[in-house]
Amino acid sequence: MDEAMKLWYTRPAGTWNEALPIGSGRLGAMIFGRTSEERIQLNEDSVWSGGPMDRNNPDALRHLPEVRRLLVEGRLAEGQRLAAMALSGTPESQRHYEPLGDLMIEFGHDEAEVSEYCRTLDLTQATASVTYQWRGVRFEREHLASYPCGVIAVRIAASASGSVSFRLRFTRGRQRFLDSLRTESGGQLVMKVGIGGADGIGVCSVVSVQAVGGKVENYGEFLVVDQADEAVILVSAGTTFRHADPEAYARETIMAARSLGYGKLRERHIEDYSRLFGRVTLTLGGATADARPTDERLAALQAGGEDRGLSELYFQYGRYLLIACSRPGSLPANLQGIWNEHFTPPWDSKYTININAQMNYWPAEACNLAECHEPLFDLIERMRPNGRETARRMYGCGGFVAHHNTDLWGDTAPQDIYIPATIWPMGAAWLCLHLWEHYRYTLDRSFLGKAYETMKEAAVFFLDYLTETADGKLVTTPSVSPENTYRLRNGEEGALCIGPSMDSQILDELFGACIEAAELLGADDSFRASLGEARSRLPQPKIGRHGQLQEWMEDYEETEPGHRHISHLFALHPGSRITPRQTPALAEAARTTLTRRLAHGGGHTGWSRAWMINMWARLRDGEEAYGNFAALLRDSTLPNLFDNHPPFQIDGNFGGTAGMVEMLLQSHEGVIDLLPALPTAWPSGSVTGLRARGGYEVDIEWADGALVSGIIRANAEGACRVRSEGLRLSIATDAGAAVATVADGDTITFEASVGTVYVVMPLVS
Ligand code: FUC
Repeated sequence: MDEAMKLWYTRPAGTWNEALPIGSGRLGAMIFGRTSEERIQLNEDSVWSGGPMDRNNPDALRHLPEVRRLLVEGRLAEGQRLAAMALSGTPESQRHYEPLGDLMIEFGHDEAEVSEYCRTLDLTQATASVTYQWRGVRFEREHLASYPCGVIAVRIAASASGSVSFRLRFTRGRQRFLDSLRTESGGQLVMKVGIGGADGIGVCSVVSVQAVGGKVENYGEFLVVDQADEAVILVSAGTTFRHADPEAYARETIMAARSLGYGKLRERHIEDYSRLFGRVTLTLGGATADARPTDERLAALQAGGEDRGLSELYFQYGRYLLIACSRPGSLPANLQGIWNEHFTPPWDSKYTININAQMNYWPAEACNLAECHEPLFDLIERMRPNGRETARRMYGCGGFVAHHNTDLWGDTAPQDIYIPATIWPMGAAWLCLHLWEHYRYTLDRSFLGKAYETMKEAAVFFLDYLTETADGKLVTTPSVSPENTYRLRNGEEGALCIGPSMDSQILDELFGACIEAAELLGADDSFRASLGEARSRLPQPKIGRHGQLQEWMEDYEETEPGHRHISHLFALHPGSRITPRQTPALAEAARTTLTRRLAHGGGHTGWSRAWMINMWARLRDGEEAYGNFAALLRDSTLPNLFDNHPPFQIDGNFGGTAGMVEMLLQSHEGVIDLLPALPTAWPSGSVTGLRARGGYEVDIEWADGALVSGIIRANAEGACRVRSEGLRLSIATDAGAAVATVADGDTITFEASVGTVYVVMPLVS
C-alpha cells in the first residue's frame, strides 16, 4: 500500500461528514467504521423520487413576447412578475435523489474497550478498512464497491476463530419508506420500495451474508451471524430505471458475486480500478509518509500550516471520487456525487447545470479519466427529446433547450420559481461544450460525428431564440446572470435581463465549436455560414466602470459584488476566448473582477473557491491560484476531505483537482503550456499522465520553481506546439533523435508522429 495515498483516522466517524466514501459509479456507500453498531449508508444512483413529468408551462409561449417587451421598456418588476408565473415549470420542481438505505451491523464491541483502532481509505486500491483490538481479538473489516461485479462487498475477519458475530438489518428512514422487507434462509434479505406512485421508480436491494464457520440465521428482519471465523456481506440493488425486474437483477448479481468469492471479487475490483487510477501521479515534494491521521493534518493546515503531502492526497482524492461516482453506464455525478443520506436533500441532490454539474467534469479529460465523462454525455442525450419539446412548446423554437437544473429523466423545463436562477435557457448549450472538449482531448472522429448532431441541435435553438436589439446585436432574452442581481439607477433591483455576458460567451464558444466541428466533418456549409453570421452579432465582452469585466450588457451595479457566481468570466474559464496573451485588456478586466469579488467576500462556498483557483491559473497567477487552493482546504473542506458548500457538495473537490492541473498544464490555446501558474509553495515536483488537448499525454518535472523537463506522448499526427513561459525550449525524441522545430518567441512547433515520445527541455542560455 502506498502510505501517502490513504486517508486514515484513529476514531470511528462521529458524523456523516467523517465517514469514508466508496463507489462503483452506480452504487455508493459511506463507511462509518463504528465498532458497537456500524452504519453503512447506501446509495444507488437511480433511486429518485418518481417518474418523468411534463412540466412545460403551457402559458409560456403566449406571454413570452410580453415579457420581452416589458424588459425592453425597463418595466422590470412587471416583467419579472409575469415571467415567474408564465415562464416557470409546472410543477415548479423536478424529481429529487434519495438514499437507498442504511445497513446497520451490530457487533456490540463497546467503543470504550476498543484499542489500536484505525480506519482507512486506500486510494490506490479503492478499499476502505477498519481494524481494532477488542477483548484480546483483532478485528478487520474491508469494504469495496465493485464496478465489474456490481456489488458492495464487506469482509469481516478476526484473529481468533469463532469471533465474528453480529446482527444485521436494513433500514430506510427508520422504515418509513419501505414496501417490503424479508429475510430468507441462506442468509439473504430482500428490500423493496416503490417511489413516486404508478409511474415511479421501483427499487429492490438484496443483501447476502455468507460465513466461514459458525452459523447464519434469520430472525424477523435480522440476519444473525454467530461465532463465525469470517463473514462476507454483499449488497446489490437495481431500479426500474434500468431493469424491468429489479429484483431479478439484484438476485442474479448477488448470486454471481457469491459464487465468485471475495478473493476473486477483490482481485477484479482492484484490477479494474487501478487501471484508471494509476494513469496519473503527482508529487509536490510532500513527505512520503506523514505520521499524523488525515483529520489532524487537515486541522493543522486549517490552523495555518502547510502540507504539500495533503495537497497531493487532495488531488488524487478528486480523481478517486470521480472514478467512484461516474463510470460508463452510471448516472453522472450529482451535487453529492452519489453519496447522499437525505430523503429531501439540499437542492434535491440533482444536476444543477448553471454551474455545478459541469464543474464536476472539469478534471475528467485532463486527469486521464475520459471514460468517466461518458455518463454526462448520456444525460445530454436523455435531455434532447425533452429539450426539443420545451423549445417548441415554451418558446416556439426549433433545436433543444434546457434551463438551470435537470434530473435523472433529463427534464428540461425551468426549475423553481426563483428569478435569479430559473429563467436561464443556457443549460444544454453549456453541457454540449463538454462533448466538444472530449473531442478536443481525444480527437475521436467517430465520437465527433455523433456529438456534432447534439451540439448542432443546441445551437439551432438559439438561431430561433436570439432577439435583435435596437443596435443590431443578437441577444438572449429573458435570461439572468446566474444567480446575481443588479441595481438600476433608480434603486430598483432585479435579475431578469437582456443579454447577460455569460450567455453571449457560452454562445460564442458553442457556435465556434459547431463551426469547427462542421468543417472537420465537411458538413453543413449553409448552417455554418448562419452560425458565423449570428456569432459575429453577439455582444462582445465589455469593460465596466470599475475596470471589471461587465456582468450584464448594461454596466449595472451588482447588489452583491462578492457574489459566489463569477459566470461572466466564462470566457476565461472554462471557456478559452479570454487569455492574457490574446486579449490582455480583457484578461486585466477579469483580474479586476476576481479581485473585486474576493474583496467583497467572494469564494465563500467550496465551489466558488474552486472557480477562483481555475480562473487565477488561467490568468497565469500561481500565487493567487495557490492562495485560493489553500483557502479551499482551509475553509471549505470537511474531515473526510469532502468539499463543504456548506453543506457537503462534491463540485469543490472536482474543481479543486481541476484547478491544480490548470496550475501545472494548460492546453486551451492550442499550445501545450508547461507550468503556466506554478506557485512558490510547490518549488519542486513532478506529474505524470496528464492529458492535453490535441491527443497528447504529458509528464512534467520541475525543481527550484523551474521546468526541468516535459515528456509528450503523441497519440495524434500533426503540428504540436509547446511552451513554458519565457523559456527557450529544445526537443528530441526519447531515443535521442533530433526533432526539427520552428520557434515563435517562447513557443516551438514540431511535427508529432503517433506513438513517439518527445522530451522537452529548457535550453540553458
Ligand atoms: C446553485 C448555487 C448554489 C448551490 C446550488 C446547488 O444554485 O448558486 O450555491 O451550489 O446551485
